[in-house]
Amino acid sequence: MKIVFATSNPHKLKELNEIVKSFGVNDIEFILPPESFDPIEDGLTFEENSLIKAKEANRLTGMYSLADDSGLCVEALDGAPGIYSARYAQTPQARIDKLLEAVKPYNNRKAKFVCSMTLVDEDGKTAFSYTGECLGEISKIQAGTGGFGYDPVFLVDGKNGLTMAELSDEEKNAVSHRGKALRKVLEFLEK
Ligand code: ITT
Repeated sequence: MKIVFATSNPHKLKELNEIVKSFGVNDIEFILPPESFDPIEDGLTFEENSLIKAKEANRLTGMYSLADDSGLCVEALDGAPGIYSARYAQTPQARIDKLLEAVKPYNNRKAKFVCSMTLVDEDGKTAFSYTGECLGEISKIQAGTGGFGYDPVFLVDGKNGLTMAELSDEEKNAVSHRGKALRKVLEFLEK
């Protein structure tokens, strides 16, 4: 079965394929949407935006489509950058710098990564959706080169002070928001 993965972010696609492989699923192939895929992400929640992306990929292809809307929510910042994580500043490094500066005044550095996945069927109707979370804290300095985005400043709960970017790909996928959401989607598809 071929499913469109409604994203323009190559890091998400890489992680998705790794997770699928680790799950031992061989009968599902994720393909990218056409180049014209450029959804207007004007939802107010991760769930709404993942539905917008999945529906747009379905509109362009008429195929089953899966979307991931994700981001980092920081408790002391009332959940920011949240759904605006990709647009928080111009470059990945500028986003990290801005985040560290914003969190500086607070003792509470609790944060979570959130990933909402929505699967729509050939008619564009929601077939399944699930939101995965990964709890942690914002570090004071960045460390590690793995993963992408905010991984170098996200200390993963239960990982002895390591940032997400210091975990191996397998370790990240085992605990990540994306790994949790995708495993539920795969369980649904296997049924
Ligand atoms: P698409 O909309 O095309 O899928 P995007 O990167 O714009 O790609 P989002 O709107 O869902 O996707 O924004 C997700 C942002 O949240 C992403 O660009 C990172 O800044 C951050 N993020 C999400 N998952 C992450 C992860 O596993 N590690 C680090 N940062 C992550």
